Amino acid sequence: MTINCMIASEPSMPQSTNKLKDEPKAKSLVFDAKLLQHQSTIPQQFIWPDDEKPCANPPELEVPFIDLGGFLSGDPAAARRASELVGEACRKHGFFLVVNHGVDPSLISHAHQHMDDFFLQPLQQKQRAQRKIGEHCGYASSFTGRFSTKLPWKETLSFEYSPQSAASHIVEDYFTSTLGGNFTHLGKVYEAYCSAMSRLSLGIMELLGMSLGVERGHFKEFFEANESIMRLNYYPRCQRPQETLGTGPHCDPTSLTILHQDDVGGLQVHVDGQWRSISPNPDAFVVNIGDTFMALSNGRYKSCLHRAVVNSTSSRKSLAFFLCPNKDRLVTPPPQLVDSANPRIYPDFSWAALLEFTQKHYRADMNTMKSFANWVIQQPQIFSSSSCLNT
Ligand SMILES: O=C(O)CCC(=O)C(=O)O
Repeated sequence: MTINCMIASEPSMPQSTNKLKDEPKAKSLVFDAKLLQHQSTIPQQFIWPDDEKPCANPPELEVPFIDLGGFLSGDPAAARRASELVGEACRKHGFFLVVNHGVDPSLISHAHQHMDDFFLQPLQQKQRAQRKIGEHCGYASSFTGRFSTKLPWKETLSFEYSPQSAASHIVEDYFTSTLGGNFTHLGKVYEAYCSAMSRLSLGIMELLGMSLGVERGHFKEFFEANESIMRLNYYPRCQRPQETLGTGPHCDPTSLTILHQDDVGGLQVHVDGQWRSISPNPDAFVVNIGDTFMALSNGRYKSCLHRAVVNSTSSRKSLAFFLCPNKDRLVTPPPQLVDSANPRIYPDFSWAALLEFTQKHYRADMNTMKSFANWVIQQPQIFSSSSCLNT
């Protein structure tokens, strides 16, 4: 039996499982990259269990580059070919690389360079943008305030982006209001970068629609008023890289991620039971399916399990754009993807609810969507009876 249910955007706290409770906080621990990058021992909280530690020299994942040039210039045969390749990759592992994507290379290199303006500041300066517990935007130096084990060896700055006209300077305003007028130029660069990412992701949504056999415009329209998240990832050097992870294994709870990594390397994806590395390529964006799109595709496309490793010689940077639905939209697969042979896998939900779940009640991992779905169906008070259908 599958259930088609809608949940309210403000779910109550999950109660039943330990997995859903935050761990005690490592209050006294401060992740100051300037100091920690030189230390020959690292705090216990950053040491991962043996079975999750990074493996030495994982094999490279050979995946074809998907050329978007023809599709973006309106060639129907090129669009069909690109959509077939995208569909194949999403059924297999939920991960692909795109080239000739139309994004200005100088915008990408500025976006990388300007990360130093923020991350190379003293800790106290960065803390002006401190991310609060339960919120998804701001500066996080590891997750020392929220968790006490398996901490990631990284710093991040996250902020919201939406292409809607009312929010047209959302990124620039964020930088200026949080960090002051000296950071307005950074805000402009990341506003332009997010706008390019939003456009590119809507193009990829057309390919995903075609590949799934629904109207080409279906998912593009769904994400047109997206309320997305941009994250700047900064991985300091680490003298014990074999004991920790820059980003632990997880599937993104969001819909589609477009990542650009610098030339250091460190991204790994889990394919056929094995961690595989993804070599950096300055001309390519790494694209992966997230949990929300997996639900929109009624489970046909895989949310990609991935992680990032660190190293002792170079710091590493990556730019991650997480495409998210508008918070008011109901996440439900199109009718063409549901039938008796393919019954509903996940309940309907709002992105606002899943976002809150991952920020307040659950540490995103490879089981986020399953845990969220179980939690949703255990909460009778948040079902709307008119939208509950058994199929
Ligand atoms: O930096 C990377 O390569 C991966 C980043 C990532 O997985 C994330 O930000 O969620």
